[in-house]
Amino acid sequence: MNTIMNGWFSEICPMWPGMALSVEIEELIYSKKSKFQQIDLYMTKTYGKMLVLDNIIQLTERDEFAYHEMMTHVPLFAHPNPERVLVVGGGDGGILREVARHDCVGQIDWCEIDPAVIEVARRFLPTMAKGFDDPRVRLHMEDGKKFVDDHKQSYDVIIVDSSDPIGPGKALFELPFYKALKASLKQGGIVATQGESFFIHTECVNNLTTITRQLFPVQAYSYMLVPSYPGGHLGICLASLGPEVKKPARPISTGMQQTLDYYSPEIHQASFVLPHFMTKGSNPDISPFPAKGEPCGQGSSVEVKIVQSANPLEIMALYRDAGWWKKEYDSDTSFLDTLVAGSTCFAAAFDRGTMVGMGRALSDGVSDAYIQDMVILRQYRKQGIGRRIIQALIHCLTEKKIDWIGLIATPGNQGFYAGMGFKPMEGHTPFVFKGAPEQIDHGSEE
Ligand code: SPD
Repeated sequence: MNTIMNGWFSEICPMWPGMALSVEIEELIYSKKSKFQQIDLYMTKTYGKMLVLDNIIQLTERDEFAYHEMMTHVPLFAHPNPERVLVVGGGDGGILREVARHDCVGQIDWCEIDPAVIEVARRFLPTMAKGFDDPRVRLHMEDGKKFVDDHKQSYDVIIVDSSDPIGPGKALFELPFYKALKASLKQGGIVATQGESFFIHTECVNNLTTITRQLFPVQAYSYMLVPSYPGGHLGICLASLGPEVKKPARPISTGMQQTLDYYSPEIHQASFVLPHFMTKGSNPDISPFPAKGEPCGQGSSVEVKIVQSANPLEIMALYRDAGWWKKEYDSDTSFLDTLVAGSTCFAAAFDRGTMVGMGRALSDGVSDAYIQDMVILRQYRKQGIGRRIIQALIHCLTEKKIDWIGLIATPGNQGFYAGMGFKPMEGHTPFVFKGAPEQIDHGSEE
């Protein structure tokens, strides 16, 4: 989730609890909720344009080359003759741009589920979208897992340019997907997937490594430096059905080398050299930190509780996620400081200490109460968290002997509330004030 305060975007996420990267922004260039995610494009003060999906930074113009060059050229140069390549995800086009630099590649299948991301790159990120019209590219707009399942023994190299394993992206970090990737490779094929941070996502990295070692004869972990990703770096999980991946199998031409800014044969090899803490355990390629909790993505145990105070920045992030944030709030955010104290009961859901959902009840403290401002971060919906927030609020109110509890069910949520014991109020209609009428009608008053 993100917060924007005093012109700074802060990337707050349970996947990196207790820390947040902040980037100073100049303006929001584009914002849209697609069928799959919230897409925002900002102009930043010092990192050029910044693409944010579901409030997580995906790229900035200033440093994207590091990620895209390494994710692409490490597996492609490790393969002696990559002819057919599959890119899963990467709607912004960065990986495609890099794959297209390889003349030996004759066909590039590109499977991206969200056309809206492609559209943003085409309209606003011309340096990313360079490969879109390459005649070797075939675009398939569908679910990556399904596409891979349907294409057996088809590719020399598969690159999975995914977002983080939170919400729907989680499946791309799990065993069934890796089995499908393996089955989709041709003999001697190589797969490279977004491998998160070895400092921050140790369990996730351990899990990816365990999966790939179990399935593939060759497995290794590499990383690159990217200032705008949490921890300033990101890993690549590599697995191969034959070729060694730690060294380039082909030379790079002088012409191509001149077009690149991060990748070189030297850094290809160097990127597999990991800090000592990563190699002193039993697994020579990965961290010895003991795996704990969920291997990738959100924790299985989101905690819901009644709170007496909450971080205003986190409430702001929830409001933004719900689409309730108004531009005029930017200049005065002080109402956030008193939101919890001003509620009779305030319930919050936390994943590893980060607030991922909330709901509150307002009451006169004696007779009745109204539940409002229910919001769950998009990635955490459909997990029963809303139900638990409502239950916590009902419990809190009944403890205070308030047993008339009302709420307004937004469209599509009637069934949800009906299942929790709420019933439509026969003969009552919710009203909202739309401005004083010119002539006052003194009809019947309550
Ligand atoms: N924590 C962010 C990781 C983002 C990885 N994917 C980036 C997509 C850029 N094409």
